[in-house]
Amino acid sequence: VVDVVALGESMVTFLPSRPGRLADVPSFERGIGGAESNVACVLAAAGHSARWISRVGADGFGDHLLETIGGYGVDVSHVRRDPDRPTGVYFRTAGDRSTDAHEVAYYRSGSAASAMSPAGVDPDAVRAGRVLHLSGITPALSAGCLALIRELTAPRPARPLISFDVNHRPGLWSDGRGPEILLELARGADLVFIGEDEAEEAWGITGGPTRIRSALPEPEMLVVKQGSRGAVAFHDPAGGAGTPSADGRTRLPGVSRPSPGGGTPRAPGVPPLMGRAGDGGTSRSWGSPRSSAAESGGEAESGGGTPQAPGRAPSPRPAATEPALDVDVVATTGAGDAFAAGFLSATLRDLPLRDRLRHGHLMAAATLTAPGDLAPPPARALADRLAALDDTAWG
Ligand code: KDG
Repeated sequence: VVDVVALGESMVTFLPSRPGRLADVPSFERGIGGAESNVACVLAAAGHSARWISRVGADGFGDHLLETIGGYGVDVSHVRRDPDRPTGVYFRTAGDRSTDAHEVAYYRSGSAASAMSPAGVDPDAVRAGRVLHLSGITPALSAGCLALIRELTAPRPARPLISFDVNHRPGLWSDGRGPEILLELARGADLVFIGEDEAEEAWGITGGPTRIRSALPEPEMLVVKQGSRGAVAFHDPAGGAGTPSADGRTRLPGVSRPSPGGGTPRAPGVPPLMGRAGDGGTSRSWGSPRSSAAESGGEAESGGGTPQAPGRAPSPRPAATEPALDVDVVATTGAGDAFAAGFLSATLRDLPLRDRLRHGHLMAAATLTAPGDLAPPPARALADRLAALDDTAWG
């Protein structure tokens, strides 16, 4: 069993040789990009087994992606080559340090990866991981990609843990359906990552992480990233978007719940989203206040395709909040992926929730201080030592 399978488009990236408008940059350096393969690369570099599933052209850029991502130790044997469509590429500018406003020019329309569909991927290879990591970029690429992500996030027995990074890319949603589809898909995942800014941009939610959680109560774990300020995690052992059980409550398949009745038996290999080691089983660190309707297995707080206007239900309380590390940012691209990889790595190791957020911040910090999408993460022993610092020493 592979620890993590990540599925999505990767591209050859062209990084500018100097700051300035796209129109003025004279030359670019080749790198690689792709939210999901970034997660796989960081996880592999951190000592986990990872597989990346995608489609690339039968061209030199496809070779480069396979060689580079494979070079991180990621299993690329299930990536298909498409003789008729090219590998996607994109160019970006260095951006403005204070606002991170950079220009991005994608050349990915009609790419090999956009031809992914339910029929074009091997379901056993996709579901072979303890965790399946997906993002909101893939469903924007084509109708086939959307159908594939819908199928992979649909409830089914013994599915892997579905990790979903919302990754709202407005430029890719030409029909304006992004917000509605991203909400639908996030609701079907077990673990969701979202930026506070993305929630505002996509769904108009302002007012902070608890408002976002109120609008998105379904995932068992929701991690709201607040950029340089930090991240907030919400966990609800009674939540989860898995297969509905006989008593009408939705449960994460295969993950035991600390319910009075003893919970559902865990399927082998699926990592628990509630911590054991170091969490002490206290309801303080893993408290999961939700609406009484949700607690009793009744209707979810929001329905339809639009987030419910916050305010009807009691405010959810974060299970953990951790400040980010203070670093000199070189480029933010890839930092969200590194954060997800750090959080997943610590989840696979069943570390306490506080440490999962800290491992996310540590891996994000490595990427933030490098120009490309990827940077070597800190060695595990060092990351563990840093994540175990006192609250006063952290950050
Ligand atoms: O998270 C980084 C990605 O956004 C970048 O590598 C490019 O995957 C990419 C995308 O589609 O925007």
